[in-house]
Amino acid sequence: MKRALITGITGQDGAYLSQFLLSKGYEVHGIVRRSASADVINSRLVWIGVADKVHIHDGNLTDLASLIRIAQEVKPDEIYNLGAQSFVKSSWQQPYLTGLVTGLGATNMLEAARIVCPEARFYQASSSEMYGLIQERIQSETTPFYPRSPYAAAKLYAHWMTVNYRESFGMHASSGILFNHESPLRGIEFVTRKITDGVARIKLGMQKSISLGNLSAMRDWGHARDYVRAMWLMLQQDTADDYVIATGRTASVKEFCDLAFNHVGLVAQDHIVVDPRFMRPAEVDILHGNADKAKNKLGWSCETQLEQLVAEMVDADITRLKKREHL
Ligand code: NAP
Ligand code: G4F
Repeated sequence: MKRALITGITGQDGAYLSQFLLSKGYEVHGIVRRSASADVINSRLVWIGVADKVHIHDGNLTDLASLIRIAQEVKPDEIYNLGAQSFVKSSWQQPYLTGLVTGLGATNMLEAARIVCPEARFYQASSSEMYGLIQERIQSETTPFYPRSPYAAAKLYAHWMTVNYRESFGMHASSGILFNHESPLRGIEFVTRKITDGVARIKLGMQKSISLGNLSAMRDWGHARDYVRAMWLMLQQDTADDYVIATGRTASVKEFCDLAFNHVGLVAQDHIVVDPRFMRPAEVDILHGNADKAKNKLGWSCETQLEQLVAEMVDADITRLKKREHL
C-alpha cells in the first residue's frame, strides 16, 4: 500500500485529493495546523466522507522540525504540497505571512523530504497567478511569468525551488501550474463560491443582492475533482516535470454570474452590486491556459464543463442552506 502525505489536507484540493487517493488504495496522511476551531477544521473532509479514513498529524509549514518529524513518522512515497495562504486579496494585507507559508513553506517541505525521504515523489501546487500580467494570449509551460501580487511572487519562488531541488538533488519533484479550479468545497471568499452561495441565498429569500469587485476579470475555471487527478498523474511519470492544467476556455466573472443566476431562473443584473472594496491593488485581467502537454504526456483532460461546475456549486449551496449546514 502506497503512503501519501498531503499538506493543506483541510482545504478544497486536500479533500478531493484525499478522496481520490483513498479510491486508489493509498494510506493517506495529512498535516493540519493547530486551530482554536479544531471541531470544524476538518469540515471539508467530513463533507466529502473521508474524515475518519485519513491520518492527521499536527504540524505547520513554517515549522521545519514538525515537517521532519512527520516525514519520519509517515515515510511517504508521495508528498503533495498543497498548503498555502491561498487567497490572493489577503496577500496584500499579509505579504510577509504569505511569503513565509506559500513561499518558504514549500522550501521547508522540500528540505524535510530531502533530509528524510529523498526518494519520495514531490508535487508542488504552483499557480496560473504566476502569469499575472500575461506575456502571451494563451499561457503554457513556456510562457514567461509576471507575478502581480505577493501571493504570485511567493508561488513563483516556490515553483523555482521545486525545479531547483529536482535539478540540484535529482529529486522527483514536479510542479502543476494549475489554473483556477472550483467546487462545492471552494472557500467562501473566492469569487465563484461567493456567487453560488449568494445566488442560493437570493433564491431562498435570505438576501437580495451580491456585492462584487471587478466583473470583467476573466478566468479559466475547472473542477477541483478533475485537477487532483492531474496531480497524481504527474507523480506516476518516470521523470518529474512541470505541467499546465487548464480547461482551455476562459470566461468573465460576469459570465459566471449569468450562468449561476440562469440556473435558478433569475437575472444576474437585477442582483449584482459593484463595490470598490472588492477591487485589488493590481489585477490579473485574464487567464487562459493551454494544457496540451498534460494531454499528450499524462493523458489528462478535464471532464467537467463550466456549466456543469456552476450548476453543481449552486445546487450544493441550496442544499446546504436548506439543511442549515455551513462550510
Ligand atoms: P485552500 O482551500 O485555501 O487550502 C489551503 C490549505 O493550506 C488549507 O488546508 C490550510 O489550512 C493550509 N495551510 C494554510 N497555512 C498553513 C500553514 N502555515 N501550515 C500548514 N498548512 C497551512 O486552497 P486550495 O484551493 O485547496 O488550493 C490548494 C493549493 O493549490 C494551494 O497551495 C493554492 O495556493 C494552490 N492553487 C490553487 C488553485 C485553485 O484555483 N484552487 C489554483 C492554483 C494553485 P487551514 O484549513 O488551517 O486554513
Ligand atoms: O476567486 P478569486 O479570488 O481567485 P484568484 O484571485 O484568481 O485566485 C485563485 O486562483 C489562483 C489560480 O490562478 C490560485 F492560485 C489562488 O490560490 C486562488 O485559488 O478571484 C477571481 C477574480 C479576480 O480577478 C477578482 O478580482 O474575480 C475577481 N473578483 C471580482 N469580484 C472577485 C470579486 N474576487 C473575489 N474573491 N471576491 C469578489 O467579490
